[in-house]
Amino acid sequence: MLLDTYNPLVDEMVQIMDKEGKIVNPDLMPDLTPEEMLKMYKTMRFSRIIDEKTLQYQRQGRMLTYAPNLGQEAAQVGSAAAIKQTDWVAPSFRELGVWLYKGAPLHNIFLYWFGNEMGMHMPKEVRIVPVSVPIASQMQHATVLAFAARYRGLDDVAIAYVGDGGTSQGDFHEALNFASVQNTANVFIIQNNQFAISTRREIQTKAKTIAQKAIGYGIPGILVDGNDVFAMYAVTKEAVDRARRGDGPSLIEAYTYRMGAHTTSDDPTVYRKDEEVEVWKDKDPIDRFRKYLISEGHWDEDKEKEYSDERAQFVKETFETIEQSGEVPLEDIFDHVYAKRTPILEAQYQLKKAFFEKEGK
Ligand SMILES: Cc1ncc(C[n+]2csc(CCOP(=O)(O)OP(=O)(O)O)c2C)c(N)n1
Repeated sequence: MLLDTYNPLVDEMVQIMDKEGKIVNPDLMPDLTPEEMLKMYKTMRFSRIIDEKTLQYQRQGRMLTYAPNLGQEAAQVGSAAAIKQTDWVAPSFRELGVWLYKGAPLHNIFLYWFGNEMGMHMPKEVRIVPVSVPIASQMQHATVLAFAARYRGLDDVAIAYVGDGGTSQGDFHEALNFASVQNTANVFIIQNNQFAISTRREIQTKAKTIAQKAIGYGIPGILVDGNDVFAMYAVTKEAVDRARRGDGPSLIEAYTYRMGAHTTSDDPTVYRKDEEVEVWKDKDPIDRFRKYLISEGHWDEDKEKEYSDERAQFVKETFETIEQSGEVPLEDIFDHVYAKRTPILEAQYQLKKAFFEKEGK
């Protein structure tokens, strides 16, 4: 088994499909049906369409702050596809592909980004706990979910997602230590997208990789090409199966890149060069998966266009329904921050109110 033998100090990053969509490590290729692969691909594509359209809406002044996922679709969907529907997920705020794959309605997702917390009240079968904004705090939630499942005699696994920046938080250490000594059924997925806002991964830690931090906790740690959907699926599946068997937690570092801004409030051109982004565009996780599917005869350009058009229309309709419904009263965005609005919040509220009144909303 890969996780039991992998040595994060010396072994290379796990990759199954290269950037041209070629299978370079057939021994590790997961046994997926064309239908399963297409569901994964379509979810990744859908995620990208949501990101692209939402960024436009935000720039048109029709949306609040939004955190795009561009480039991280394989890390999200590849891992989510390996998780059982009954398993628990404790996400960070940048897990669109996971939400979509596990069946979170787009309506809920938009509602949340519109500022209505009710969006995080997922349908019962979607076992994703609400976004926890304090970075890495969700790691603790995942350990306790796994601990509770065992206490109740269930074999559910709890998966926590966190960014590379989140690994510098105390919560990261506490969660890994707790999971390790309690042998809980956890999988910790680090989406190393190279940045915590403008802070590069190299300044977060002197460790060569985040995967090797697992050694200190006495659990398996593995570095995976996060832009390779098959590698993410294969490794996550093994980690989830292992946890379910009672063999304890593991840490997966998904090596990827945030091609967009941190959020719509960020301007990445201030701290990185376009040439760097170009290098990663060439490793785009969706392009490489599409090349593979086309070469295997499971997909083609006509299907791509038909699917993309249909999904773009669905995104537009879902967005406009919320926008026009008044489901998100302006007060909702301001009322649950302080018991009484601070002067700055009050000023922001009045500004936005005047804007909406002018727009007739
Ligand atoms: C405890 C805490 N400190 C600071 C912040 C502000 N903050 C929001 S996102 C972020 C960076 C997170 O970086 P990373 O964990 O790498 O995830 P990414 O945004 O790259 O997905 C910070 C510092 C916060 N939400 N919580």
